[in-house]
Amino acid sequence: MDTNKTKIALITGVTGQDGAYLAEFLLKKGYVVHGLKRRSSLFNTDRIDHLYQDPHANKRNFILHHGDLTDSSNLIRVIQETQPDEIYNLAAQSHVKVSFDTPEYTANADGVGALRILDAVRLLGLTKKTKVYQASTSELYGLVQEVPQSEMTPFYPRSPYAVAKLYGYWITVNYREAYDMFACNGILFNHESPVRGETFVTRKITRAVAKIALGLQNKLFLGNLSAQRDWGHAKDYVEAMWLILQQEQPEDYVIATGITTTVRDFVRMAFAEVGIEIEFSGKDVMEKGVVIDRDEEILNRLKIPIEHVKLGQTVVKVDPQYFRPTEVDLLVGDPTKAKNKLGWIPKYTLPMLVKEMVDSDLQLMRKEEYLRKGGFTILNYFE
Ligand code: NDP
Ligand code: GDR
Repeated sequence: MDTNKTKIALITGVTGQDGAYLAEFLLKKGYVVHGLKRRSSLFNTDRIDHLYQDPHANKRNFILHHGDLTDSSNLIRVIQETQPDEIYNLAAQSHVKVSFDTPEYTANADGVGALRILDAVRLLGLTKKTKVYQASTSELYGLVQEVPQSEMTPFYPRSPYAVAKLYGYWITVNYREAYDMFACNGILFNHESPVRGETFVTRKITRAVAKIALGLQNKLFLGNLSAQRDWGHAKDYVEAMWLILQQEQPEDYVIATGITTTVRDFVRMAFAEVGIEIEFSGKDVMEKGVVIDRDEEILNRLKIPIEHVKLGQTVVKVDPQYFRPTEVDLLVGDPTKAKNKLGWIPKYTLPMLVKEMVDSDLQLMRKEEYLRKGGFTILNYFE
């Protein structure tokens, strides 16, 4: 094989958090990157707009295609047209709580969607050319069987999302064994970033912290504060996806930091970034987070008026609508295999991640504050 040939990648879910980081990463490595995006009634390319290239340009290395994981003929056509060396199947209905409301759709997109990709590669006779990465998840571990969780830990999924991803995991293993395909699962633990979807807990927290500090919001309502997650940075995790496909042998890998933290502690850390110290009291739905101290040096440095947050003010409350019918209480991954075989070492720590997310949301919310102060309001075309 000519190793100098420009590599071609196809990323499904390119408009999502990981898709955007991965596209940037692969473009820097010299790949031609094709991305599959869904048609939507509003623009949905915010996260990749900085990579956009004019379709009229002569030579492009970042090309978007409309598509959907529930549409086999579309997937077959896009794969045939692009002839990728590597497919990263990142597209999914990725919200665990939402999967309880849309279980059938989630099964179709997240479970059968993985099959559609693998089978398209097989039907097109590309099994020797095209490597496939499947976005598997720590949600597969679900109800705790052992900690830390490794490639050998039994699965016990606890949501329609996790059950759909279980199918995606095993169909990837099956196609690897049945058709000798280079198909791998990355079992990735939670990873976040400033462009994390706004309804996942970390981003919901950092956005609210920024809004509360700037006086644009009073309270943050959350669900289960005792859940423990192994949180890393998406930038580190997309590098692991790529490394998994560069190995001699196709294998599955756990990608995690090995450190777990409660949602409650993540909230404390995020408020501390803006100089607000909070203490939790009460239990279950009575639990609340109250301001007990303020660091004036930090507030001054960030130009946050001290009167925005009062001592004794309740800034966090529990709302049972965010509880899940079945919860995953504790996730902590064992990344030993990834470290030894892939040489993968994450560069970000949790404090670095929290700081980056809070800083970014402060900047975003200052824009909103500025517009509000300037008298600009959202235009209403419907009155
Ligand atoms: P996001 O929710 O940010 O992105 C999901 C992407 O999939 C979006 O581009 C979305 O499009 C697209 N998508 C959703 N449904 C379909 C469909 N039916 N057909 C085509 N595209 C679709 O997720 P992340 O980037 O965080 O995660 C990427 C993948 O990794 C997902 O499969 C997720 O389940 C998995 N994962 C994520 C982890 C994490 O902590 N982030 C951990 C482990 C696994 P649109 O923008 O239009 O909504
Ligand atoms: P998760 O992420 O379910 O782990 O799935 P999420 O951030 O949604 O929840 C993490 C934990 O926080 C608790 N929680 C809340 N969650 C949300 N979203 N909103 C709240 O208000 C809230 N309050 C408490 C949850 O109960 C949970 O325990 C993510 C997704 O990216 C999946 O696609 C991916 O597979 C897994 O991570 C690994």
